[in-house]
Amino acid sequence: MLQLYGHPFSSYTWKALIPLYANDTPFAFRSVDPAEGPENGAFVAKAHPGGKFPVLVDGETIVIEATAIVEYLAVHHPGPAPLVPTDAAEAVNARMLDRVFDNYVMHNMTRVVVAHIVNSANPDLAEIASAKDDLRRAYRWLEDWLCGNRLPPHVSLVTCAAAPSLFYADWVEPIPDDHPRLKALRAELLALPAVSRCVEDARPFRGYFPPGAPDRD
Ligand SMILES: N[C@@H](CCC(=O)N[C@@H](CS)C(=O)NCC(=O)O)C(=O)O
Repeated sequence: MLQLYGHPFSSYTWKALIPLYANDTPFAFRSVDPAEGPENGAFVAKAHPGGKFPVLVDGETIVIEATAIVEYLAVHHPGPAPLVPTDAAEAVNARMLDRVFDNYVMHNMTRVVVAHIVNSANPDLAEIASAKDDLRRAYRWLEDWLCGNRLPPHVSLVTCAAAPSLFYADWVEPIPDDHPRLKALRAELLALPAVSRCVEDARPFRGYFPPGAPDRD
């Protein structure tokens, strides 16, 4: 039985949960929430060089980094979801977008979150403004990209990267109204059963969101 270590509220954990749910792959979830005790967190601290989750365990094999987990599932536990396009050129495109969502959407959203964690009473406003500028730049790039290109069919590696990053990024810096394609993509992603399951399972933890969760979604 596969085991996935992570937290229901963690964006990168969603990235690994979405392909498991989409393919109905049996697995045991090992929550690192402190309420579950220290063992799962201690395992992650040892398994990942940065102590980060998700971490997937398949027998003797440990897979870290959410993108690698999606790729591993595509190879070793395939199902109906076309996680990585079989066409090599389309796969390159999917991997490029995966990097865009991680490095420019998830990363800049996380900068805002971290600024609130570092100093909740007095967060670094310059850092927050800079992260939001960079988020808006990523939104613009994605809106333009969506204007001339199509995403691979769901549920792909791109779905896994885009859904959690757009979900939380929109909380810290709403996607502007003049980005209709990106707004529609976020709504489309949240309507996917594998994604909405993550949203619902994370709902009890919304109070954890350091900048404050909006009353929507
Ligand atoms: N590059 C990692 C990032 C994972 C990551 O940042 N995970 C966060 C949760 S969303 C985490 O482990 N945070 C706890 C920590 O950094 O100690 C991946 O793609 O899996």
